[in-house]
Amino acid sequence: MKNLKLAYNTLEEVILSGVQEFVVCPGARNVPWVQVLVNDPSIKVWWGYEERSSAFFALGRSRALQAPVAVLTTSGTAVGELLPACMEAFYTSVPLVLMTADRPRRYRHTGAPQTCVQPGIFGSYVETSFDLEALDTLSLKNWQARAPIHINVSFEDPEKRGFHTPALPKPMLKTRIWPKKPEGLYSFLDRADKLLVVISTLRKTAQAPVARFVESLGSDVYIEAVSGLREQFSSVEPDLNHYTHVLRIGGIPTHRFWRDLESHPQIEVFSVTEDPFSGLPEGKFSHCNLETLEPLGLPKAKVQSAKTPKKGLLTELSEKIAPKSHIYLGNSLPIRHWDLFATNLSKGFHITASRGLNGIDGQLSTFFGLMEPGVENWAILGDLTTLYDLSAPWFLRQIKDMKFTLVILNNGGGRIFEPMFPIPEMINAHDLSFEPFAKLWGLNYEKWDRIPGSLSFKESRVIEIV
Ligand SMILES: Cc1ncc(C[n+]2csc(CCOP(=O)(O)OP(=O)(O)O)c2C)c(N)n1
Repeated sequence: MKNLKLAYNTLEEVILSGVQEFVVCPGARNVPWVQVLVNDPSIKVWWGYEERSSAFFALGRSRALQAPVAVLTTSGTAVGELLPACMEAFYTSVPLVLMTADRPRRYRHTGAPQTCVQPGIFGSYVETSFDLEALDTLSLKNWQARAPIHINVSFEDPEKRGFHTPALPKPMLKTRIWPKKPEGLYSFLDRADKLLVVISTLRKTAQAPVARFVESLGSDVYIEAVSGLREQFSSVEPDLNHYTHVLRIGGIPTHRFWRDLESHPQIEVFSVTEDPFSGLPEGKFSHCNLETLEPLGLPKAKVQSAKTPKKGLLTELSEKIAPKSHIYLGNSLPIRHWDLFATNLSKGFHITASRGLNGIDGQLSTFFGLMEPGVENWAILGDLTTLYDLSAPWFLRQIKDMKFTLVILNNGGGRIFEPMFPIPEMINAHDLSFEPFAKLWGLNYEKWDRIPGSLSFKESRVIEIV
């Protein structure tokens, strides 16, 4: 019974701290948690078998819900599979709760089966870690739900006999507290002579205040689509030779110029961000709540004129995708190409991406976690990015009433490297087709060599563009 008590108490505490859903990858060691969860059908549980993609799916769910989501594993290598999603969550302030079942402490350092040193395995990528067994209690009172945490629980051998546990508390939405107003911004703007404002990933509720603030500046702006403001501003090409100051708002930009800033030390850069990172060596930033940005009386002159839109494959695709669709951009090239080529028409798209560490892993799983009901969901991914996450569709059978189109831009390898490093081996060139992948998961498949006249669809599908 100690197992069940420990399992119940830890689940109760994470629910009281705001966890809305659980993604469970069963194994013998985490049976006590499974036993408590299946006893209470009011708790939303997703069932997975592959921990790496399950953790990315949980990350997507957490972002969709704007609330903590937990991923639960058994002991051993299953725990290590959570690391990539944990790293991504850390750099994007996503409250992922990693709950790992462990064998009793007395087995540690013995080489006993499925036993490794699990506490501390996520290193500096979690805000706090707990290592519990027997009658230990868990308290998450001080957790602000803006970073991942690790809860490792040692269970004795699970009991197979009948079990009964009381119902768990109802999940409740806990308001996450973001840091306060930006500091240092106004003096930076006072100094800013030739200013470029760069806007990257924004929370939905921060988009309108950021737009009003940027409008009041009137300066040159470079907008990434993930900001959600692409339709509201005309972007300039971020040519660093024109500017003395750069203000970054939101996530770390994808565009190459952000990395090039290091070789322009004369440019003063300041970031206002909800993630506590400057994104540059010794960069200055204010960790703040972007909803508190207010319009200013510090107008700036424009330096360059807005760029004229270029035409590419994504121009036509974006023109034809239904208004209000949710569009997930998977890796650097689709993001960059969307920024360059997507239509400037006002279509009310909701654009998302997962850009904490620019990983090409877990992208499809994150997209499935982020899908929205009542709209068309589109993901645009590279071929290697898709190949990395082939088990992601596991969750589709559990997702009701959501339709998606997965567009795979199959250019036969990692073409993003081609212009920079013309070494054939860099590309991992291949001639694979994604038709068997679609078949494996029972998904409709289409192959396009151009964008067809109409994009309407009834069933979820995989489209390979070659
Ligand atoms: C986990 C991980 N491994 C390696 C990389 C380095 N990387 C960045 S882009 C890329 C190639 C992506 O290829 P693909 O998905 O086919 O897209 P394309 O570049 O052709 O658009 C690689 C390997 C990474 N970002 N993340």
